[in-house]
Amino acid sequence: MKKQDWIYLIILALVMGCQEQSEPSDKGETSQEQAVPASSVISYTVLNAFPHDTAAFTQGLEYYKGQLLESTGLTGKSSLRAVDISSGKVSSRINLDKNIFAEGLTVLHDTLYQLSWQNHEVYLWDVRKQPFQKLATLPWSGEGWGITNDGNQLIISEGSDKLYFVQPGTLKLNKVLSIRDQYGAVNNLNELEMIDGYIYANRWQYDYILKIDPVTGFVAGIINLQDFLVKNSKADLSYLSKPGTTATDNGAVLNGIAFDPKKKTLYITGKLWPEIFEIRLN
Ligand SMILES: [Ca+2]
Repeated sequence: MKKQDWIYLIILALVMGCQEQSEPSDKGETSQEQAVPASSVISYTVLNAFPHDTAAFTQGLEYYKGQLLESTGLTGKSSLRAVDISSGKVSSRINLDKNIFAEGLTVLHDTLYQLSWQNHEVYLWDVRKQPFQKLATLPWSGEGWGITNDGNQLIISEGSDKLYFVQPGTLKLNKVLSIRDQYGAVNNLNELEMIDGYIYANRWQYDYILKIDPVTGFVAGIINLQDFLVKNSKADLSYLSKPGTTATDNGAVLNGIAFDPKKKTLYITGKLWPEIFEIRLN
């Protein structure tokens, strides 16, 4: 055999070897993809139910110095509010311009960041003064759904399976994280809340909250809130489902997570819901 033939055979063997390695395994997973462990179920205890404005189309909720901060959506009805927890009374309110559809909010270093859905803007407010003082408007190329922060970076959802980690003040992108559970990509990620190193997320039109590992993007746990409002509300809920429609048809879906780091309790609600519930995770 000639020298060139030996070289040809060696190259052929190397190519075949590479092809074998990239073939799917028996489970249908490629060697590049790490299998996602099954999510654990997180149980909870309901501690309190507080009044909530049934006209509030809740898009963002955050605990701040004994109050709840709330961003409400819908074009022409969007607002930024400070809410007394136990009475549900709105102590401070700013109505946004009529063309704005507001979304999530979070506070980092005394600056409140409020998203808009498709206005491609993020509004910055000085949270130390009420009524809140507008500091700036920053451009944001994608849609805005939910926002939280890890103490250094803002974390933004846009209704897909992606979370965007960005720098405060500039919104410069640090990283994009894809969220997956054992069945694949998890889309429709909405309102967010950082709790003890994990990102908790509402998923639009689903009755649960996800617990997401911010490093791997894997869904580590799930809080099942199926029929939560019906089971726990003392209000007449008939206004949420007019004849021939469901509460979901009317947009009244689970949305809004706030965390009190001292009490270690969560405040959860939904769009147009009559109550905000305080729960503790077990
Ligand atoms: Ca939140």
